[in-house]
Amino acid sequence: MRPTFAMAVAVAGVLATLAAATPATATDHQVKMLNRGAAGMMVFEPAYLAVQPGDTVTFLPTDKGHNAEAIAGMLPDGTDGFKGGMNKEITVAFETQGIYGYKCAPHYAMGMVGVIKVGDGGTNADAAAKTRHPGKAKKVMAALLGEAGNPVAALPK
Ligand SMILES: [Cu+2]
Repeated sequence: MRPTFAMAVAVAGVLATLAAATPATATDHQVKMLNRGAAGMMVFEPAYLAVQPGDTVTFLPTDKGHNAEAIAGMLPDGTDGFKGGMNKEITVAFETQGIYGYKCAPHYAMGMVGVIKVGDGGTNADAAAKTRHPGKAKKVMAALLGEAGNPVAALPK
């Protein structure tokens, strides 16, 4: 018996249902730590990421002399920060929705910071936007929070 059009439609419907029922697999995103990137000297690349809960981000010591660590005040309530060692690759799992800010400790004031938005951004955007930063990090962080859809009220002059 030749398959009928109705059968083909029924099979397609079952496949679509299976696809919808299967949880999305976690994705690992990669961020390079660079002496020079598209945005200038001492940067994370990409410095802004939007990920889904359950995804991981791996920070790669592509160039030497950098680390990746969470910025106090830029974490959703109830989450632990993370702190990678100098010249060390670190993979961080992001389970809780929210805005996460991070820095390279030696180059914080040079603007080596990044933002990861998990899910819909959660409820800590205001707290994250009020966090103070040294030097060039003020301006870079304001731009990254803008990319996350949470522009700070006034860009630092
Ligand atoms: Cu650095």
